Amino acid sequence: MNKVLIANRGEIALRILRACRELGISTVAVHSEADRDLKHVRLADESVCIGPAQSAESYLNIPAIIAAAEVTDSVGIHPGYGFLSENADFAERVESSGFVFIGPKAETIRLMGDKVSAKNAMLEAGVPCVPGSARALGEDPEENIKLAREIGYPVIIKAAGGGGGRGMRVVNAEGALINAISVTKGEALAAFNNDTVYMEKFLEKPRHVEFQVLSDGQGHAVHLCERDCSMQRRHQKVIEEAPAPGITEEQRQRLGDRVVEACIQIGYRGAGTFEFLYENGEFYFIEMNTRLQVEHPVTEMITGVDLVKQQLRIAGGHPLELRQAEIEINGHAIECRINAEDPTNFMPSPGTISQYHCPGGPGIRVDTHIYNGYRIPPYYDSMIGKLISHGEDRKTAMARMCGALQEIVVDGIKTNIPLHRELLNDEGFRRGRTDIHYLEKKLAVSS
Ligand code: MV4
Repeated sequence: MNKVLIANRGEIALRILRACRELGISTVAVHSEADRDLKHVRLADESVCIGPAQSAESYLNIPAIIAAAEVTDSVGIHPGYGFLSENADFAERVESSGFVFIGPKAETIRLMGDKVSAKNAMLEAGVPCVPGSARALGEDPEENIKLAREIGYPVIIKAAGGGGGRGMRVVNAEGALINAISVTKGEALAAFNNDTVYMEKFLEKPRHVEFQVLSDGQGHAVHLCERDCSMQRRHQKVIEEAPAPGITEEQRQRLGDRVVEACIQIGYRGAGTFEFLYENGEFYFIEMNTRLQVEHPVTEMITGVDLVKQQLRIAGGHPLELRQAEIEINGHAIECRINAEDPTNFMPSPGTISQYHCPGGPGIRVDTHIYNGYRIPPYYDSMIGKLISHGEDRKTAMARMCGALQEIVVDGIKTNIPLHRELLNDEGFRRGRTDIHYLEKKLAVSS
């Protein structure tokens, strides 16, 4: 693996470039016409323009990306997160064109992309799941009514092709069940071209706790502790932290063993995340993400493991050298996602950065591609960087984050930095263990 094409943009493209550079791997940046001035494009050994600004014609353009890999004689393709990172057809095309997809096998992406097959695989591997139907719902209304009674209301109807908050509907009482199933099926068919739905107990006040894994597909896997990502709005995470407050070492070991076992059982290859809902001391699997995640730095800070370097090594065919016993949790880390958006109404706020001052000091990490004079194009996600703090305990990590949020200056555009300053001083957040509805409730009160 001596040359990697980075099939992404922004901060994650720069993050991947840095890992390649450390390993002595040459880099190829691919970019849209709107992204010629991206920092990683300037730093890459080679760059190729793959199409117009619209993602559909550039970062989602499979033939253009494969062609760029061919003309540059790339060996591997790193998809980052978002875009084509969980597209099984892309992974297949990459491999059939003779390149290495830096991620799991296409069939694993497909297995996890279908939430019903993912859940079945996890039940088989002994991972605890939300009580409910392990299969797709059938056509018989009486059967579905019976199932909902067994589970107990409220229940949630979810699309097999959904995930990340798309295609779900909560049902509070029997009278609404049959209609909810048919409406969810209709929406699922339109959105995912797949009308398969399943039913679960609806958990009312869970936290979102996810386990990071690395697995080499050759029989070795480790977990790298969990993250709490409950601080979210409209399924967009705002703050993440590791470890998850209140999770005991015993709980971590028990569930960690289960997810490691599941990785080995399904022959998982690469970095992955098992998402759980956590309520009343119990974990319930909901989805597996087969990519590197935005919030991976908090895990890196507390474990000292470079997840992107590990991805590159695994993709190069090297067996995992890390052993579970060597992975130690050191302190606590917090990540604030910095978005170019209006902090009051959350509308995107693209434009030119007139002034950027980067925070620093002990335990501060900044993952961003922005610089003075950089113009944020209006075509893509509004996240422009991540501010990460680390300390020997949660209190220290929070104090360092507060300091960094005071130091950082991003002028010329609107950002959500004021929201982060407020959240770091929020009593509920400071206490920890807030659920997935906390932020939306807080924002509803203050508006
Ligand atoms: C749930 C749930 C409650 N009960 N499943 C939303 C995103 C998708 N990954 C699964 N989601 C949920 N599934 C059951 N059985 C509540 C959510 C949910 C949620 C989960 C994680 C993070 C934020 C969320 C916000 C709203 C709902």
